Amino acid sequence: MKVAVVMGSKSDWPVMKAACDTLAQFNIEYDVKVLSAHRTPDALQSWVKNLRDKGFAAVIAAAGGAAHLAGVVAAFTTLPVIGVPIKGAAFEGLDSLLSMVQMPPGIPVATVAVNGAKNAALLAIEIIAVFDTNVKSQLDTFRKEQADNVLSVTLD
Ligand code: RP5
Repeated sequence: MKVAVVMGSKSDWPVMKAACDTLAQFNIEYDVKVLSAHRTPDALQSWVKNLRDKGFAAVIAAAGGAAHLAGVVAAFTTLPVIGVPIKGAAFEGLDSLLSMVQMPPGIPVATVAVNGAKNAALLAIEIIAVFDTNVKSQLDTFRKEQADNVLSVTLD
Protein backbone atom coordinates (compact mmCIF):
# COMPACT_ATOMS: atom_id res chain seq x y z
CA MET A 1 0.00 0.00 0.00
CA LYS A 2 1.06 3.58 -0.64
CA VAL A 3 1.22 6.79 1.39
CA ALA A 4 0.14 10.19 0.10
CA VAL A 5 2.14 13.21 1.26
CA VAL A 6 0.82 16.73 0.73
CA MET A 7 2.13 20.09 1.89
CA GLY A 8 0.70 23.57 1.59
CA SER A 9 3.79 25.17 0.07
CA LYS A 10 7.18 24.35 -1.40
CA SER A 11 8.55 26.17 1.66
CA ASP A 12 7.44 23.13 3.75
CA TRP A 13 9.63 20.74 1.75
CA PRO A 14 12.88 21.14 3.77
CA VAL A 15 10.95 19.73 6.75
CA MET A 16 8.81 17.22 4.86
CA LYS A 17 11.70 15.63 2.98
CA ALA A 18 12.37 13.64 6.18
CA ALA A 19 8.93 12.02 5.85
CA CYS A 20 9.63 10.93 2.28
CA ASP A 21 13.12 9.73 3.19
CA THR A 22 11.66 7.59 6.00
CA LEU A 23 9.00 6.10 3.70
CA ALA A 24 11.72 5.29 1.18
CA GLN A 25 13.85 3.70 3.91
CA PHE A 26 10.97 1.23 4.50
CA ASN A 27 10.40 0.74 0.75
CA ILE A 28 6.94 2.29 0.99
CA GLU A 29 5.69 3.85 -2.25
CA TYR A 30 4.53 7.42 -1.89
CA ASP A 31 3.13 10.29 -3.91
CA VAL A 32 4.20 13.77 -2.81
CA LYS A 33 2.36 16.96 -3.81
CA VAL A 34 2.21 20.66 -3.04
CA LEU A 35 -1.47 21.58 -2.78
CA SER A 36 -3.04 24.27 -0.65
CA ALA A 37 -6.40 24.31 1.11
CA HIS A 38 -6.81 28.03 0.40
CA ARG A 39 -4.71 28.61 -2.76
CA THR A 40 -5.72 25.50 -4.74
CA PRO A 41 -8.92 24.20 -3.07
CA ASP A 42 -10.39 22.57 -6.18
CA ALA A 43 -7.19 20.74 -7.12
CA LEU A 44 -6.78 19.58 -3.52
CA GLN A 45 -10.31 18.21 -3.42
CA SER A 46 -9.98 16.19 -6.62
CA TRP A 47 -6.57 14.80 -5.59
CA VAL A 48 -7.82 13.69 -2.16
CA LYS A 49 -11.04 12.13 -3.43
CA ASN A 50 -9.17 9.64 -5.66
CA LEU A 51 -6.62 8.46 -3.10
CA ARG A 52 -8.49 5.44 -1.69
CA ASP A 53 -9.28 4.07 -5.17
CA LYS A 54 -5.61 4.46 -6.10
CA GLY A 55 -4.50 2.20 -3.22
CA PHE A 56 -3.28 4.72 -0.69
CA ALA A 57 -3.50 3.67 2.97
CA ALA A 58 -2.92 7.01 4.69
CA VAL A 59 -2.33 10.70 4.01
CA ILE A 60 0.35 12.88 5.60
CA ALA A 61 -0.63 16.57 5.40
CA ALA A 62 1.76 19.35 6.42
CA ALA A 63 1.06 23.06 6.72
CA GLY A 64 2.03 26.11 8.69
CA GLY A 65 0.28 29.19 10.02
CA ALA A 66 -3.51 28.91 9.94
CA ALA A 67 -2.88 25.26 9.16
CA HIS A 68 -6.23 23.95 7.93
CA LEU A 69 -4.81 21.67 5.20
CA ALA A 70 -4.92 18.42 7.19
CA GLY A 71 -8.46 19.10 8.39
CA VAL A 72 -9.66 19.84 4.87
CA VAL A 73 -7.96 16.69 3.55
CA ALA A 74 -9.66 14.69 6.33
CA ALA A 75 -13.02 16.20 5.36
CA PHE A 76 -12.73 14.68 1.88
CA THR A 77 -11.55 11.16 2.79
CA THR A 78 -12.01 8.42 5.37
CA LEU A 79 -8.37 7.39 5.01
CA PRO A 80 -6.37 8.12 8.18
CA VAL A 81 -4.88 11.63 8.00
CA ILE A 82 -1.65 12.44 9.84
CA GLY A 83 -0.97 16.14 10.27
CA VAL A 84 2.46 17.78 10.52
CA PRO A 85 2.31 21.32 11.92
CA ILE A 86 5.09 23.32 10.26
CA LYS A 87 7.03 25.86 12.30
CA GLY A 88 6.67 29.17 10.49
CA ALA A 89 7.90 32.66 11.24
CA ALA A 90 5.38 33.32 14.03
CA PHE A 91 4.76 31.85 17.48
CA GLU A 92 7.41 29.08 17.18
CA GLY A 93 4.85 26.93 15.30
CA LEU A 94 2.25 27.05 18.07
CA ASP A 95 -0.21 28.61 15.60
CA SER A 96 0.23 25.65 13.23
CA LEU A 97 0.02 23.09 16.05
CA LEU A 98 -3.21 24.45 17.53
CA SER A 99 -4.84 24.95 14.11
CA MET A 100 -4.14 21.32 13.25
CA VAL A 101 -4.57 19.46 16.52
CA GLN A 102 -7.82 21.06 17.70
CA MET A 103 -10.13 19.30 15.23
CA PRO A 104 -13.75 19.29 16.37
CA PRO A 105 -15.35 15.84 16.90
CA GLY A 106 -16.25 13.88 13.77
CA ILE A 107 -13.27 14.50 11.49
CA PRO A 108 -10.00 13.32 13.11
CA VAL A 109 -6.46 14.39 12.27
CA ALA A 110 -3.65 12.52 14.03
CA THR A 111 -1.33 15.44 14.65
CA VAL A 112 2.36 14.84 15.36
CA ALA A 113 4.89 17.26 16.85
CA VAL A 114 5.78 20.61 15.25
CA ASN A 115 8.01 19.69 12.28
CA GLY A 116 7.48 16.00 13.21
CA ALA A 117 7.82 14.72 9.65
CA LYS A 118 9.72 11.55 10.56
CA ASN A 119 7.12 10.45 13.13
CA ALA A 120 4.34 11.16 10.63
CA ALA A 121 5.97 8.70 8.23
CA LEU A 122 6.54 6.14 10.98
CA LEU A 123 2.88 6.36 12.00
CA ALA A 124 1.79 5.83 8.39
CA ILE A 125 4.16 2.85 8.20
CA GLU A 126 2.67 1.44 11.41
CA ILE A 127 -0.81 1.69 9.85
CA ILE A 128 0.39 -0.31 6.84
CA ALA A 129 2.12 -2.80 9.16
CA VAL A 130 -1.27 -3.78 10.63
CA PHE A 131 -1.91 -5.65 7.36
CA ASP A 132 1.60 -6.19 5.95
CA THR A 133 3.87 -8.62 7.79
CA ASN A 134 6.94 -7.57 5.79
CA VAL A 135 6.54 -3.95 6.84
CA LYS A 136 5.87 -5.12 10.43
CA SER A 137 9.16 -6.99 10.44
CA GLN A 138 11.01 -3.92 9.08
CA LEU A 139 9.51 -1.90 11.94
CA ASP A 140 10.68 -4.50 14.47
CA THR A 141 14.21 -4.26 13.05
CA PHE A 142 14.09 -0.44 13.10
CA ARG A 143 12.99 -0.41 16.75
CA LYS A 144 15.71 -2.91 17.73
CA GLU A 145 18.45 -0.91 15.99
CA GLN A 146 17.18 2.30 17.55
CA ALA A 147 17.24 0.72 21.01
CA ASP A 148 20.70 -0.78 20.41
CA ASN A 149 21.98 2.68 19.43
CA VAL A 150 20.75 4.14 22.72
CA LEU A 151 22.09 1.24 24.79
CA SER A 152 25.53 1.43 23.16
CA VAL A 153 26.03 5.14 23.83
CA THR A 154 29.34 6.00 25.47
CA LEU A 155 29.93 9.39 27.05
CA ASP A 156 33.31 11.15 27.04
C1 RP5 B 1 0.97 27.38 4.54
O1 RP5 B 1 1.53 28.64 4.67
C2 RP5 B 1 2.09 26.53 4.01
O2 RP5 B 1 1.89 25.21 4.42
C3 RP5 B 1 3.33 27.13 4.60
O3 RP5 B 1 3.73 26.45 5.78
C4 RP5 B 1 2.89 28.54 4.96
C5 RP5 B 1 3.66 29.61 4.21
O4 RP5 B 1 3.55 29.37 2.83
P1 RP5 B 1 4.44 30.22 1.78
O5 RP5 B 1 4.02 31.65 1.96
O6 RP5 B 1 5.89 29.97 2.16
O7 RP5 B 1 4.11 29.67 0.43
O8 RP5 B 1 -0.12 27.37 3.68
